[in-house]
This record gives sequence, C-alpha cells and structure tokens, in this order.
Amino acid sequence: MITVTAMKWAPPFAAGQVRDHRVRWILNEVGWPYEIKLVDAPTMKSSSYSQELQPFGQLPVLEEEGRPPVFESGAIVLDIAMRAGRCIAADGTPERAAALQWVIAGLNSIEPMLFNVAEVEYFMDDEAARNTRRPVVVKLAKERLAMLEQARAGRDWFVGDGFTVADLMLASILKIADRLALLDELPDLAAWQWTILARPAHVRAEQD
Ligand SMILES: N[C@@H](CCC(=O)N[C@@H](CS)C(=O)NCC(=O)O)C(=O)O
Repeated sequence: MITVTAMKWAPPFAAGQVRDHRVRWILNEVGWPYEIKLVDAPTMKSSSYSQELQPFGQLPVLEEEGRPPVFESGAIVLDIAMRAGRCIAADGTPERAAALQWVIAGLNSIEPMLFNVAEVEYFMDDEAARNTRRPVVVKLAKERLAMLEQARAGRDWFVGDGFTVADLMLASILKIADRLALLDELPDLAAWQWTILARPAHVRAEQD
C-alpha cells in the first residue's frame, strides 16, 4: 500500500495548498489506492524524519513497501505517472519531453516567483520592508504568469491533446497565485485553472 505524508495541521493561508494535494491528485488520476499518514511539526523536524524520509524536514513523502521513500512533490508526481503509464505521454516521444519540461517550468520558473510574494504576505513582519518589497515581487510574478498564459495560447492542454502532469502541476501551482490575487488580470488563465481543478480526480483528492 502507498502512504503519503500530510500535515496534521496547516496554517489557514496554506489550507488546501499543502503540496501533498498534488500527490493525492495524481494517485486519484491513475486510480492507485493510498493511505494518508498525518505528521505534526515536531515529527517533521525530528532527526529520524530527516534521516529516513525527507532531508529538509518537509512533506510530502511517498512511502511504499519494498521501495525507498521518495520526496519532492514534482518527483513523486512524475514517478507515479511514469510507473502507471498515465498522464505523461509515451516514453521517448516529444510529448513526454514537453510534459517534463512544463512540470519543471512550473516548479522552477513559476512557483519560486509566487513564493516570493507569499513570503512578503505571510512571513515578513516588518511592515515598511514589506511595503518596499511587495510591488517588486508582485510585478515580477504577474509578468511571469502573463508569459505562461501567452505560452498556453488558448489551448486546453499544455501538452498534446489530453490531460498530463503538465496541467496537473501548473494548475496546482496556480492555486498559490489565485490565493494571492495574482490572476485577477489574467481571467483566461484563471478560467483554465478552474477547468483543470474541476476534474473528478482533483475533487476527490480535495475531499480526501
Ligand atoms: N520542493 C518541495 C517543497 C516541500 C515543502 O515546502 N513542503 C511544505 C508543505 S507544502 C513543508 O513541509 N513545510 C514545512 C516546513 O518547511 O517546515 C516539494 O515540492 O515537495
């Protein structure tokens, strides 16, 4: 049986956005059953957790009998999709390369820009410093999101003619943008995101 770690408690700004939802989503897409293991902050910060499961004291972690645990939400999503042979196009095809490309683009070129805004909104205590930094990071994030929408070019799917992990990861990452009101001037990208999030597998993952 597959086990996915999830937070016993998340702060309100993170509710529904904790990265285990990506793992639950892909597992629901491919139809693999799983169990949730709730962990609290002291457990995540313990040396046994970082030595055995996640070196940075974070989640999600995928545990499965007979295999070493896997951390990093992107790696877990890709691992599951590849092993299931679903939502990722065939090995060796240009579509497979494009799916990998968009997953990494989401994690590497988009999510960090959103996190810069989240850091200002949720983690900076000094109001003067926050007011100085906010316009800079908001502008950069909005510009990047506009480029993403331009690249999507009105298509329903980022890769080929069906749902892939590219759509899953980008829609998941856009949840952070939506919560930070960074999609207000990009209604088409916001509408695309909601269409993807309406997939039954995502709805089941959220209910779960
Ligand atoms: N790059 C990692 C990031 C993991 C991450 O930041 N997890 C958050 C929850 S969404 C966490 O564990 N936060 C608690 C902490 O960092 O102490 C991934 O995608 O799995």
